[in-house]
Amino acid sequence: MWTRDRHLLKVQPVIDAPANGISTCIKGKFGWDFINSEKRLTTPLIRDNGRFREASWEEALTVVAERLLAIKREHGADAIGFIGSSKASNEEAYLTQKIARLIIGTNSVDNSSRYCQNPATQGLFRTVGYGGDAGTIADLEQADLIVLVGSNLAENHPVIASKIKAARKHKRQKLLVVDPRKHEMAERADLFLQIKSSTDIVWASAMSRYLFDHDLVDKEFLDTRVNQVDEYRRSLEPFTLEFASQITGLSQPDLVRAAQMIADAKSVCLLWAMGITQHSHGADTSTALSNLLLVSGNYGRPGTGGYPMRGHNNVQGASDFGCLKNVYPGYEKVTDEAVRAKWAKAWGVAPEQLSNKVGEDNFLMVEHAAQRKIKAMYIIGEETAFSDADTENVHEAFKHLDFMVVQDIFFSRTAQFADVVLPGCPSVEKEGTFVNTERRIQRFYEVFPPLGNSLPDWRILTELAKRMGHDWGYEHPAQIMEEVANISTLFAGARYERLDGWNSLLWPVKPDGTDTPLLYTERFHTDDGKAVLYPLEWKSPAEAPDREFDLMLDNGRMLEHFQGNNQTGRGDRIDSLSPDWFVEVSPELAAERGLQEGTMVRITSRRGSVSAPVVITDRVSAKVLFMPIHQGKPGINELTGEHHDPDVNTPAYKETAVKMEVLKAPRHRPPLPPANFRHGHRTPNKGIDVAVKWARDDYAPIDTPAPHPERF
Ligand SMILES: Nc1nc2c(c(=O)[nH]1)N[C@H]1C(S)=C(S)[C@@H](COP(=O)(O)OP(=O)(O)OC[C@H]3O[C@@H](n4cnc5c(=O)[nH]c(N)nc54)[C@H](O)[C@@H]3O)O[C@H]1N2
Ligand SMILES: Nc1nc2c(c(=O)[nH]1)N[C@H]1C(S)=C(S)[C@@H](COP(=O)(O)OP(=O)(O)OC[C@H]3O[C@@H](n4cnc5c(=O)[nH]c(N)nc54)[C@H](O)[C@@H]3O)O[C@H]1N2
Ligand SMILES: [Mo]
Repeated sequence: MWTRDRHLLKVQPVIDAPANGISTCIKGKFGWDFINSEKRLTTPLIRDNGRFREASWEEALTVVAERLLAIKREHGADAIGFIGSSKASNEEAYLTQKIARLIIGTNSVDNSSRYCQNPATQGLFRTVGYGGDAGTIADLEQADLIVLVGSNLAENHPVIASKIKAARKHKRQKLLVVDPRKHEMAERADLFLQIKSSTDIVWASAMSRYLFDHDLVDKEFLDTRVNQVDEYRRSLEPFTLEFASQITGLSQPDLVRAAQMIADAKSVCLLWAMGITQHSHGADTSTALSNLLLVSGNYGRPGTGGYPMRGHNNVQGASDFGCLKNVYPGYEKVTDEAVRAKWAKAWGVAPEQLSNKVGEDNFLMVEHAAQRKIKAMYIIGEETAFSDADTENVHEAFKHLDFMVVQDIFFSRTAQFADVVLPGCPSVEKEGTFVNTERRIQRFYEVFPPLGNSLPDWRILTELAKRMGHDWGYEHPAQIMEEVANISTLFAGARYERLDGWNSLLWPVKPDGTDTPLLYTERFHTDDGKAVLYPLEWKSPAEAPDREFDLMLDNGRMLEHFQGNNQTGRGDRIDSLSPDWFVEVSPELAAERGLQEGTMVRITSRRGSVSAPVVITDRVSAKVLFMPIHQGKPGINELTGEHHDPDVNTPAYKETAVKMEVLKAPRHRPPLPPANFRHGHRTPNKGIDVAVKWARDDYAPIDTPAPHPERF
């Protein structure tokens, strides 16, 4: 990053960068206007008689420490829940769970992976053992075939997508895409299966069955490296091609072509994301995908394996470093007495002081806040009030809390519910490490000093712990990493000296610093080193269309925006490329309902309504709509429901049945399609003023106005 004073002059990609090389995402290159935004939080805020006032760090931290300890005394440790940030560093995630576990005594600590990654991780735990990508981006480039399932890669992981595009061009790599929406990678695919949503478990299992039935499985691999083969094969009985075709809406010849592509490929990498996980059976479907890789012998060799595409910059690290309800850093179980004894010893307390009860996740914390069982929440760098499903329910729950702390870099929608707001600072104003989607731990360095009185999250947490009687004395994140490395086996050799400059380490890291780019080359991460084929059955989705709610609402991301837009929504450089919200409608449906480009429609689910103009496109088909998740006030989660995956409590965001009503005829200029769909013509999407432009600068406070509406 080239800088002058507080100005970021340019971001220069470097060929030696181990993950990105010369590629950066548009947001990595141009999305930094938020750093100097005058809306940044620069001082702690305390709610006093319903209004926020500025406070000193001393006062704010003392209030937080005293209130949390008082609530613990009165209602017990499990009345307090923590959400760690997937934006913050590994060291900050570690301190978040250390405060929860050691000082408060609860395992109720979670992170945004609850909304996205947990089902995938569960599928990997069940079959191969580690909750991370099997290999690296280099493996993706080497693979003979890429299978891309429920992942809009070109928009959401554009750097990886560009490497796959290059591999297709230069190495004739094949691409199979399975998605209800014809996104850019689907357009580029050798075979695109436009599937009926929520039915992936059926095609994946049918393909496994087809491979068995036609002697196309990797027999030697199954014989030597996999358990439960016969039991699994028996469970495939119902998954015939006829059944699969009937449930998924795909033709039998297409299913056979796809299975044959997998059988013919020398090496297969299977990538999946929210199109699989954000459903009521996402963990099962993730398991089915991993099963398919095992059946075809696609683990443990270069260019093979399962790759859940991760979300936030550090959602992998937030989980790896212990912001999960059931594990200490490095996935060490809280219910395992030996593990508990080890952590207690390292932290200098008696084992009984650490809870051996699995804690609550984001989903349960909100539910139990509504029931007044959870009395306090501490939310770091997460827009829970916008991102969690069923917005109204979440807002109601927050209003029931006795005490709520939000630590963010902006006065977020979630902060509006807080009693104390603490100003953290973003990655460019601190030091630390992140783990990317490949399990690669990389350092980041301070570029600017913290803005105003904001502080790095690790400093805030260290100062808070001190006021709760635990003086840890960390002066630099390197000390925190050293502490984790000394305790957790997974990170044993992870030291800052080994992470300097372009050096990076892919976990597991042995004490001597040897890391692991490719997992499972000799053994799987299970007791006997063998993988497990995990039998499954087809369960229909929790929410389906009916006569009234007759359409399915697919929803997801756009290249230019990030989640709740707190960062990407500041400054025009990126935002102006696609400023508007919209609903994609198929040409068939538009004709049937008499819609034109720009017609304003109201989309109503069984929970709520939002409005936006129509974009008519064959990216969606028949009765499927698509809306981006970034815009709107209220946002998309007015529509989504509390139905979730019972195995992991991930909301089924992508199982939302809706109806569509026409509000008014098109405006003079219809919305342009998102910039990235105008291939080769990256002209800015110059302004149509649609009715639903998110007034992102005037967050309406929930109870009473904030004291400085002009700033917050
Ligand atoms: N530009 C940008 N990049 C991001 C983010 C961002 O906000 N902006 N967010 C980051 C985060 S937190 C995450 S978790 C990742 C998410 O990355 P993705 O998972 O790629 O995110 P989505 O945009 O939700 O895309 C989900 C895809 O699944 C498809 N889908 C929906 N239902 C089904 C189904 O039943 N079956 C199948 N096979 N497909 C289905 C959708 O049509 C869509 O193509 O992106 C990360 N990257
Ligand atoms: N309908 C629907 N809803 C969805 C999804 C979907 O596909 N459909 N996807 C879900 C997914 S996968 C996810 S991950 C969630 C989004 O997950 P969220 O975590 O809610 O995403 P953001 O809106 O980016 O919120 C991150 C917050 O962190 C703050 N921040 C940034 N850097 C720092 C830092 O260094 N320190 C601190 N303290 N704060 C920082 C930002 O200002 C912002 O307020 O949304 C979920 N919601
Ligand atoms: Mo995510």
